[in-house]
Amino acid sequence: MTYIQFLLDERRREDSDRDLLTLLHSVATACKAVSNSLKNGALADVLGSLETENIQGETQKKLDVIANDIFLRRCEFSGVLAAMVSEEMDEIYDIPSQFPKGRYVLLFDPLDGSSNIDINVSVGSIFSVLRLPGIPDEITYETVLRPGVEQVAAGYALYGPSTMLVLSTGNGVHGFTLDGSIGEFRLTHRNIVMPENAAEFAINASRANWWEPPVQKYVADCVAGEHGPRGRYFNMRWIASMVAEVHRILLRGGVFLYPIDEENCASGGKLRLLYEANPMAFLVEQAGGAGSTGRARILEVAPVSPHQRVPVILGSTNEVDLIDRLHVEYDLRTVGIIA
Ligand code: AFP
Repeated sequence: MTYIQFLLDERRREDSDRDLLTLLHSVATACKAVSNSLKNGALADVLGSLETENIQGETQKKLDVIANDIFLRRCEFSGVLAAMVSEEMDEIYDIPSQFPKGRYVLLFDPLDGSSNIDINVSVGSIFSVLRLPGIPDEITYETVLRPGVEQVAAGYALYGPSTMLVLSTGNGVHGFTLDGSIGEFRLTHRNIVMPENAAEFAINASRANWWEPPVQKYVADCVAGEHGPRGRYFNMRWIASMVAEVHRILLRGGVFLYPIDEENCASGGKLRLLYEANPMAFLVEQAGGAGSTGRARILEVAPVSPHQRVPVILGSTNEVDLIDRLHVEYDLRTVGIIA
């Protein structure tokens, strides 16, 4: 079954909105175009950095800018969008006046993990979709600053050995693999359900000295293995590409952490709420897992700015619950409520 057949089938069964289908088709077309740009690597002279920085103060890669343009051009004329928000653009993108407008908002990171591009390691695109009550006359921050529970769809494309699109419209998580021979995504992973327990964790361990005590304890207990409090062995992985990391935990369980720490606490964490944490938490919850900041459910965080950062803990429910409990205990101890 191709991606478009799957969407049409879902629409018939769920009686869902035709505009959403149009948007999800445009997003898939953008992902195919990004995949194509990545394919030839150094041969196409698309690797390396530009002189520019994005709003986060990160140096932009050539492909960050190319992927951003692809998403804008493929989606702006769909006729179903009110606005777009991208990691690579300071401000909200208003749909140009020559195109019809709709009531959807697309929020995306066009190329996540882009520091991996020059070394030919997997990268991805992440997207989140909001549905507004109607077509707004004016787009303000309030229009797009909606909590993750209001997402109507979310997904990512993973540009790895094969290109995959993983999508949820709130009815489970489904994975599609790009079939190069017909230029179409085909359904290969119907209804992905992640295991409740995990034997793998993913965290940038070079930041260990900055972690809060609950994260230090969680990792120390995992590393202690059979003779530690967990009584079993844990494996560790870190690709530094969130899409690849989340894809792994969706398929075989595990937990991914980018927590708040002493070094990043002034900015609220590392990963962005609207177009990284929210869509990934939506997918992970749809697959039976959990998404937390350590102190709150990610999907319930009320956003205050488009590029807001947030601590991220995603994965198998039993591991995320344990990490949450460690945070609660630590906070209660800090204020003297428990010893
Ligand atoms: P880039 O897009 O700048 O490479 O950042 C990738 C990312 O946002 C996420 O995909 C990784 O999980 C995380 O940052 C890696 O962060 P570290 O470089 O601190 O390991």
